[in-house]
Amino acid sequence: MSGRPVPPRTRRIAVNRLRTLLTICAMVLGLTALLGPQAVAAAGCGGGHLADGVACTSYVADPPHADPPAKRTGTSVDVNGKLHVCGVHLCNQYDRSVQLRGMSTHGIQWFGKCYNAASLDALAEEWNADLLRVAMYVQEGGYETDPAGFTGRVNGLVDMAEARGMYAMVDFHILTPGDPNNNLDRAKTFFASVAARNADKKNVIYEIANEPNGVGWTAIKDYAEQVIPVIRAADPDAVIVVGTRGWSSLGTSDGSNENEVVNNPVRADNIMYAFHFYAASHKDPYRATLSRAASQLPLFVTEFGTVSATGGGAMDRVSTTAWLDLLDQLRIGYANWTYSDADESSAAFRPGTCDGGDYSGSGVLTESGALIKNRISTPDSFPTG
Ligand code: IDC
Repeated sequence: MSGRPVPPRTRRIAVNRLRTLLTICAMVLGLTALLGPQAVAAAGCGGGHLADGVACTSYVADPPHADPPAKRTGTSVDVNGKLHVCGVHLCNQYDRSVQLRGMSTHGIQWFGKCYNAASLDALAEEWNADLLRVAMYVQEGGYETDPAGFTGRVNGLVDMAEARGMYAMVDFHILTPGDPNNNLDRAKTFFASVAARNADKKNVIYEIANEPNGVGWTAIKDYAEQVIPVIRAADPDAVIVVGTRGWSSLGTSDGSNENEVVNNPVRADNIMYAFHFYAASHKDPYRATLSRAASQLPLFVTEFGTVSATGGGAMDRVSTTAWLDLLDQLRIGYANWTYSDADESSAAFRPGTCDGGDYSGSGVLTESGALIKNRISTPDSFPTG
């Protein structure tokens, strides 16, 4: 080796720099060993049903994702954090669009036994779900019979989802009667309490009216514009989903369409609109509505079934697959009806499952449960956009 002698101070600085560099390298190597390469590559950005391993400094359309999508490394809430609506998408804390995939409970007044540590562990860890929708019926033996009790049960499930890194969608499950204004006072009381109690959490999404039916859009919008401020007063920045006309079909089931919403949207920020379908009953005309609406309105499929709109009948694999491919492509989040062992083909578990303690593996699943678990647990096939 030749060259000028290096003065001691410069040598000391160089040695220190080298030492710092080595320390950083060791830290990265250690982290990689501990968390896996995806976690480090994606630091604070990959995961969930977000394409992994891509830089996440700004919200721009990504080039096609070259690497095969990897399995998620953090929980969905760890990775995505507080959500917000960005354009027509749901975005995470890094302003990246995120598609949440998960399951809806059945009515918690009937199937409370299905929601426990073991079943929610399976949902979070085996199903890799981002989301638990908590279906709190208002009638049919639900909230109206015991407001404090049902509020407590919803809060308990919000906590259990949070502990497992899943989002919780609080569903005010109106169905009969179909005009949400019949339950306006109850909705205000319920949401004031739940929003105040959960305001500091990152994992709560509010769905203020499951399926308005027999009622026009203007009345639904009026309801929304009264309930949303109640939630905002307690929790200013949570995402809120508004049900739509015709059992949340954007009017399609009533012979209308998305234009009634596009032309007369709810006056509030950070909201999305619900769209529901049952694959054996709702096919191309409904897919056409969703496809048109998706470029104009932020949409969330807060409930869908693989079967007929009765919740029973044969599973329609072809239609379900067409729907889920469309939702993946459009990056629209969804929750499947139901994570329960109800004796109906929409249920994911075989009857009797919730009487035991085992929710894992394929032996406990129905045909619908097997299909949906497979879809939910499979990482993104479409890049983040
Ligand atoms: C169904 C349940 C069924 C229950 C019925 C009445 O699967 O066990 O007896 O409600 O409460 C919806 C509703 C949802 C329905 C589901 C299937 O949001 O409450 O659940 N469905 O009929 N909209 C379209 C279909």
